[in-house]
Amino acid sequence: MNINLLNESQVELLNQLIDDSQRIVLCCHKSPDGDALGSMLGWAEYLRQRGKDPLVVVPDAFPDFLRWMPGIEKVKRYDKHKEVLDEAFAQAELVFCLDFNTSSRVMDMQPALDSSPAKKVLVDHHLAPDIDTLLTVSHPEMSSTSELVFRIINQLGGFDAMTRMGAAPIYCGMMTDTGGFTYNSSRPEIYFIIGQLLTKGIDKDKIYRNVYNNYSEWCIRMRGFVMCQKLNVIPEAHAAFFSLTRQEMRRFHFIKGDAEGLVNEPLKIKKLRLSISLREDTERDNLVWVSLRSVDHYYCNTLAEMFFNGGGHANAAGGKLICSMPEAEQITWQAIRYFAAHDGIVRAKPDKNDEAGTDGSSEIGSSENSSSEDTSGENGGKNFN
Ligand SMILES: [Mn+2]
Repeated sequence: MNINLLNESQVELLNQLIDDSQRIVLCCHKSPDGDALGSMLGWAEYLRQRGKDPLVVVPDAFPDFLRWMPGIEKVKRYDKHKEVLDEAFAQAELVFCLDFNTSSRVMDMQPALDSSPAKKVLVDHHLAPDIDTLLTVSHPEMSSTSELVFRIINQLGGFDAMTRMGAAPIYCGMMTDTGGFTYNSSRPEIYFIIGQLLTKGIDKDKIYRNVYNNYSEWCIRMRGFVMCQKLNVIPEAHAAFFSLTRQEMRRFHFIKGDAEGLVNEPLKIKKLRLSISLREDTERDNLVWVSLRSVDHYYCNTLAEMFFNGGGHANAAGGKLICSMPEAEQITWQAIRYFAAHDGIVRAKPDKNDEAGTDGSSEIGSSENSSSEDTSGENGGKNFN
């Protein structure tokens, strides 16, 4: 099976950049997930096999259930080692940006990244890459950045030398970005790659347990509480949402990662098409993090853009609101009413650089007021009490 991604000149350029650089930095987005870490660790291991000593940097903390990953002990947190890492970015010859499309996604690390004189290479599967690079490998149709990393290593001839240490993080990234291969994972190449990774001796069942069956007791209790006490289901809209306040998080001894994937849970309800979660920031007042999930052709990234200052993939998107939780809930009701008023069929996400798409969005936006008026009394009255 041909899983190559790069053309000949890209292969040559990438090989040359690696060969010519000694000070190499790898970085990913804030709140690193399995794919961000998996793609970085897999790529770092490959670079080590080429005699390099890359520095792997994350903007901030990553969840506990990823701590088993081989190579994770070498990862440096920017929020804890700002000065050293500022210097590393300033001195770097080559920076790999993995699993993010725009430098604002690295948050406080952005000035260091933007001002780094290094040559940059971006490998990512989010829409509309927007970083000044020498080489951009962007494939939004792919399961994960980890999949891209595997394909690139393979194309550069690194597969034979790949060890379990390199294979396990890549598998983990592919697994976590597809919810354990339950969404965005129907292309046959994915299973070909998994087959290849298995030949390196990874224990895929154990990786699954490490990630998904690794909750604390408090976490499981919190998740049960949210589903039991906090879930609003709006059957006529085929939608559901829940909120999680800081006070509730405190009650359940919340630690980072405890709410991970919880937004997928309501989609297990028959006929549900859309799930939205609202979570107060653990430190900042009036900051609410929003996650959206949907199924099939019911797009949630459009809602994320229109209502939640965000965006993302067609079926998995996010955003944030600068307001109180009650206000955030009101906005969520509006979004769900909009979703229902359009029969749950929100316009297809336009291709990047599609100017017509931008126009289309404002057009639909202006019709939103009238249609939301129609349903507000009905939905609001019934479910807010
Ligand atoms: Mn990813």
